[in-house]
Amino acid sequence: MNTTILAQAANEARGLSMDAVHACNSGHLGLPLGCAEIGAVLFGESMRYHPDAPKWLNRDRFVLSAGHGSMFLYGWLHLSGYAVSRNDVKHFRALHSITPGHPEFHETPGVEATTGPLGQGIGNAVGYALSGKRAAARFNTAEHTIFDQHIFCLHGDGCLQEGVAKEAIAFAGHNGLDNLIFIYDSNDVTLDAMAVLTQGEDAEEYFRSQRWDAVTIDGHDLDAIAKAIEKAKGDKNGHPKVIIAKTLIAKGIPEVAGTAKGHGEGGAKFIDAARAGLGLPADEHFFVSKQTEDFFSEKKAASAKAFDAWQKTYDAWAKANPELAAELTAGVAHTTPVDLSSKIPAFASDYKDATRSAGSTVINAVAKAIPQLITGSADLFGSTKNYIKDGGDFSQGNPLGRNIWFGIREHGMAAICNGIAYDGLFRASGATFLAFADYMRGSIRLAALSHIPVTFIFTHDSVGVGEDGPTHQPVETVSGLRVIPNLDVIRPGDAEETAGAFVAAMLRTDGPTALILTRQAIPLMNELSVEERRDGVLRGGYIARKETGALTTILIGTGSELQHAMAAAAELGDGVRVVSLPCFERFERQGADYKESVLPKSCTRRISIEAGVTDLWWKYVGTEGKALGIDRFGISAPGDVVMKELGMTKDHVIAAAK
Ligand SMILES: Cc1ncc(C[n+]2csc(CCOP(=O)(O)OP(=O)(O)O)c2C)c(N)n1
Repeated sequence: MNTTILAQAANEARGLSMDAVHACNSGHLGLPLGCAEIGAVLFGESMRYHPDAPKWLNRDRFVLSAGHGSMFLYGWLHLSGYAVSRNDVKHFRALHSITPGHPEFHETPGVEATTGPLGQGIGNAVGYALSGKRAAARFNTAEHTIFDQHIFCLHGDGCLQEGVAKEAIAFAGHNGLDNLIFIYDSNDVTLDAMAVLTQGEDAEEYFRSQRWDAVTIDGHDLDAIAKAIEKAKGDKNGHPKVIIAKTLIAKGIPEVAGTAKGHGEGGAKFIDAARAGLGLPADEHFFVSKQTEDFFSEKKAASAKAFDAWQKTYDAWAKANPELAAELTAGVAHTTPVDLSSKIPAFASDYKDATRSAGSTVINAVAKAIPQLITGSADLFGSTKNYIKDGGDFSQGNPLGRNIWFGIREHGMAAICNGIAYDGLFRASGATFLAFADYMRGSIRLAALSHIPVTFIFTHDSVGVGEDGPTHQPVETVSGLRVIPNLDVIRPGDAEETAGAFVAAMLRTDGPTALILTRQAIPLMNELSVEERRDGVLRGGYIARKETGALTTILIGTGSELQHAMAAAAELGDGVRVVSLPCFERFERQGADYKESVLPKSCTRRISIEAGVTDLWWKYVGTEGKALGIDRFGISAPGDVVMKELGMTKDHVIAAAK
């Protein structure tokens, strides 16, 4: 290892961060400066990557969980030759730049996850590691190794203080994800203050108690960093690894280094002296020396060779294993069988069960058609019913298992699913009760922001849960999810709509879907054909019962309340139409003509019914309409009793119409 040039590159990376933060007068200097030697070793020595093939299947993945230190990542991506130019670095945090304030997936080559909300990247890295283990088990053969990558995650004290990180770390240790290497930027500083004010645990002891290997090193010692990483990569001992790197935050700006003032942009005003202290030229900002450039272009040439060698192995493997290769290609491309719906058998016309039970039938049919589908539950498989029969359980001994036992770790589950989805080889889904969706919200929001196709399965979707009472009876949660941009929320009204909902989730490649399923039995709405109902879900909304005379009234329902709208319409007579609206977001994406054909503007007598808060419904019922819902918390009693008490019956719809 050429420590002279790596030390020089580290200081130039410091200079890039100082100049970028100074130019936009915002951003974080502490981590990019404190972790410069770590960056030099990762990008200059230890990680396998090829800047011209940022999606190389066998690259080492790098997740910057401490996303506030984004200039660390942009600086090293630039130096190592990714398509992140000097100009991009100069436009750090500027409008439409590829160097946004915090790393965003899809925006910048080499950025593996959207990070910034602390702790999330740790969960994502665990998801990547799970995906890597599964990919190796599924695709490697005795003759060919396609996958043997490591997952690196750089995080600080902040990530480690978050609950989501603790959940994911426990999961990784328990499942023996020894392809995972954390580098803990342990600088004893957070944002407000020295970390001693808020934390006192022994990090090594903590990680070891979670079945991780832990070592503490000087985070500025290039040799020590490289040695620790080499050892971590070599130890295939069933333990994830953490390298606790003791660093000096904002190293290079003596006025703020080692203190909370070094965390943000506060040090930027001292950069002239700091740059001189690091040996950077006073008259050239965003300086990169010829030696550093040469070093990384040589490294890039070596990476290209390694990539070509892997490509040859891949080609030979694909030739020898065409079926596996087709499966992998379909996974990477998120290809879904076009006739997926036809692979889900129709339910018998007298089927009457909970949509979670219908979901069980459906997910098993989908799992047969889509081998990439994996699913998990936060200790509620028995209730959420999304278990893939014959799929096996994921574990250290069985990385091929398609069912993931997340334990009671909802937030961790969602962040890990996001990591699997970022990797993009498998289709991730995870389940719990809808009332606990808020525990996962931070990750759901990031899935939506990052345009990754995770399926979140939520059962026990309303006061219909019954006796467990208001703690377990969501009323505000469906609407709370609907307001997250780019999240499709589907609340199917019968078993066939449930089939349509799963198809919709699988067809979606540019964002997550939340499936909202009942605990209690509901009947099939047999007035339309199976195809019409499934297709209706793909459109988000459709006419579930057409008026027989001149249209006077539109009843709109979702989920378990659709049946009440249908029954009310049958009694109310000729001019009444029922619209099933299981997914607002999909409906909004339809053309104006289709929307008008379902909800004609001329008909202002509209009533909606949904067992949840009413606020979002006014855009569909209008000021002359009525929104029947539940604008309060629920009650502990049998589900049908609670529904009746809170106005969710056919009779309430009829009364409202009259
Ligand atoms: C969930 C979340 N809460 C709060 C913040 C705001 N924030 C950004 S960095 C930071 C301190 C992080 O401390 P540490 O991880 O030690 O980073 P360092 O100060 O060493 O850069 C905080 C509170 C955030 N980004 N995400």
